[in-house]
Amino acid sequence: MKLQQEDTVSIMTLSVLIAAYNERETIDEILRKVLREEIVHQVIVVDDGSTDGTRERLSAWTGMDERITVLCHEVNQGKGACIRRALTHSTGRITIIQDADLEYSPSDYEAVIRPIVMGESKVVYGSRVLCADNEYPLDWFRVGSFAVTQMANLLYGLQLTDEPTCYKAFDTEFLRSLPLSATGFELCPEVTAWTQKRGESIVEVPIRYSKRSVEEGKKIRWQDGVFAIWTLLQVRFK
Ligand SMILES: Nc1nc2c(ncn2[C@@H]2O[C@H](COP(=O)(O)OP(=O)(O)OP(=O)(O)O)[C@@H](O)[C@H]2O)c(=O)[nH]1
Ligand SMILES: [Mg+2]
Repeated sequence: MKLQQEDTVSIMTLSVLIAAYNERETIDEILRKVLREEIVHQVIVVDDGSTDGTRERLSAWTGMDERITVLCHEVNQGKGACIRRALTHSTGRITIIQDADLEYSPSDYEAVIRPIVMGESKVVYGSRVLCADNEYPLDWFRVGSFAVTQMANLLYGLQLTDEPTCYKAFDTEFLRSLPLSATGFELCPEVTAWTQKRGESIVEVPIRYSKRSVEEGKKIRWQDGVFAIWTLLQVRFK
């Protein structure tokens, strides 16, 4: 659904945060797709000490579009460290997290941020499960995501269908107010946990998804699922 005219002032300020680690094959295309979205006001990409040429590709983007900021970690630190660093540069009223691969569709941004623009919530998650047409096979990645989602629901009284989704959008000031410290993939559950501790609801909307394989560069591992659950437990009993 297209946003109405009266919404356009607030959506002018959408910042997109991208962590990129060895994503040479997809970084250019995902940036093109993100920048094609008119509602995107700022893109902050953090190269996480890539060794495959991603960093060189990113430097070619500097100056190509005034909306892009490229930051570099000399040493690999993890997705959470990248997103937290990017967040300190975010000037948008709304901030969304984007991976440097092609699993998610930036053309879903409007739908994802709509509940924030409309004042319904400060936090929105795009759910891969709620969209029946998705290429979302029932493999170990999906089972792991399901387990993490159920644990989040159990510990925090939620009814989420897809907690580990990459597409998480926030009122930027709200996200900044959370005491985040995660450096890796456990940033996602840490954000979910603190959102609940602050009493803020999470709205879900359906999004498209096309999974990539490990051969195509998917890097998350079963250990990250265990760490996610551990993070949910830690914050719950803090
Ligand atoms: N594995 C890994 N990814 C990193 C790191 N730093 C940044 N990233 C980026 O984090 C993003 C997520 O990695 P993916 O392998 O796509 O993982 P995923 O299964 O999609 O996981 P989610 O981020 O939870 O959706 C990608 O854009 C990576 O390039 C790092 O140190 N390790
Ligand atoms: Mg991904």
